[in-house]
Amino acid sequence: MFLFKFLLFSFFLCWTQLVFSVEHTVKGVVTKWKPMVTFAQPGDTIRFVGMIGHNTVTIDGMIPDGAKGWESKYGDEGYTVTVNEEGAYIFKCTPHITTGMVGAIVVGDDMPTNLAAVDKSVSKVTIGKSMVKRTIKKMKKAIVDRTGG
Ligand SMILES: [Cu+2]
Repeated sequence: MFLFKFLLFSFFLCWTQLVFSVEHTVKGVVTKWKPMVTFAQPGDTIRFVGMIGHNTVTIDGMIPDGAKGWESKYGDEGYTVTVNEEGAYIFKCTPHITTGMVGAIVVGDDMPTNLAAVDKSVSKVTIGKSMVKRTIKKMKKAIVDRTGG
């Protein structure tokens, strides 16, 4: 009986994960990501489309603690990542970072706990620093707008 309950419970957990995880689409449009900021929940997936001539790569130090970064190949249409850790993820397209192809994914409802780490890592960005700063600024604004201050 215990085993049965355990299996049933496990099944229910898997089922809720499947039912409630959401897929978000981030599209490469000319040399920008649209939307620039995406809000998601742990377990959601992010699907990258419009990838001709683009790649998607997380920026060093700009993902939550315990999260795995990603790096797609160029033109990898439909490249998908699952975001399991709460916090902010900043990603770029390598050749278009200087024209502003930098995006953010905010996972969870709380203020990301890695914002200080993200800010600190800006100093390590050698190419396209102003564009990375701009995206972080817009992300913070979007977070404030979402929570109503
Ligand atoms: Cu690009």
